[in-house]
Amino acid sequence: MSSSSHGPGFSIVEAAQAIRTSQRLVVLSGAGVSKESGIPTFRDAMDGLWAKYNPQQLATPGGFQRNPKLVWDWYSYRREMLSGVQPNPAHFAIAEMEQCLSHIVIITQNIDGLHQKAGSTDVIPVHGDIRLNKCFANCQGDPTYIDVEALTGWDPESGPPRCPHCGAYVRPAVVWFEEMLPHAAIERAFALTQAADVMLVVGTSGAVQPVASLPFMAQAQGAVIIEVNPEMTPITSIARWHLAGPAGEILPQVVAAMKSSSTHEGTMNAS
Ligand code: BJW
Repeated sequence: MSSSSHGPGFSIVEAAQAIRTSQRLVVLSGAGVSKESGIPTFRDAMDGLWAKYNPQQLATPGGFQRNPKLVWDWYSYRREMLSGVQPNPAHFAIAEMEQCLSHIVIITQNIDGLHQKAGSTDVIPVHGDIRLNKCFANCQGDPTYIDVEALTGWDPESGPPRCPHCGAYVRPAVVWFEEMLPHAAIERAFALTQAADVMLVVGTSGAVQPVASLPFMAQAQGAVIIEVNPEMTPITSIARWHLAGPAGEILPQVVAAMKSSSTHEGTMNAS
């Protein structure tokens, strides 16, 4: 059912009720949830990162091997872009859902740490974390994190530093195309998906595997899918509710409806 069948308000109330009465809610988020914090998405035609930059060059292991300095500098630029950025009302609304529900887990493709910053307590960053670095060879096990602040005699202008254990280049601890996702994170994401009764999918184009398959897995085993996205995606076809609009506007309304229905129920029970 799309939000247009009875007007967006009606769908928001229904979706809020489904979330509030869920037993095992999973939130799946993508770049769209951070858009209103000022972080560009990847696939927006106008200002998406992949409209300006070549993912083969900048987000693959081969790209890094061909030109480590170019890739390192691009991530330094993105780290700088993220340094002053704050969570937006969408992140805060998702964090606030924990006040109504004890069982909320967020599987995020985002590497920006904003769900955690907003106060969400159980976040699975399946595409890594841009704030961390690791050895390209993972020489001490996967991942071999490296604290670049602790390295001496390295000039940040000269490209990536070398791993102090093996001498391989240090790289951002994010997941590039053609790379496996962190094993424990994706295994847990699959297990939660198999058990979910409601999946709230926010701000992802559903273009990148294996994460794009999660809503389909959830729906196949009986979960209700709620999608928040101003655009239609491949996930829209399986969504019970597609709440069309920016997450920073829609999700606070969902949380308000969750709270008002629980207050209303409390009043009914008391009388
Ligand atoms: C709003 C909004 C608002 C706007 N409110 N919403 C052929 C060859 C090789 C590989 C493959 C292949 N075919 C398939 C593959 C696998 C590949 C893949 O899926 N490719 C497809 C693109 C075709 N996947 C992988 O390679 C993955 N690994 C893997 O599969 O391992 C097995 C394997 C091994 C060897 C060979 C092949 C397979 C790894 C994927 C890693 C993705 N990495 C990135 C970069 C992370 C680091 C960084 O940031 O630099 O992750 S790519 C980028 O896409 C990033 C994102 O997490 C990911 C998903 O994007 P997301 O979040 O959905 O963003 P957008 O921009 O796409 O969508 C934003 C949405 O928000 C839109 O819908 C808007 O409408 C909406 N929106 N404003 C709410 N205000």
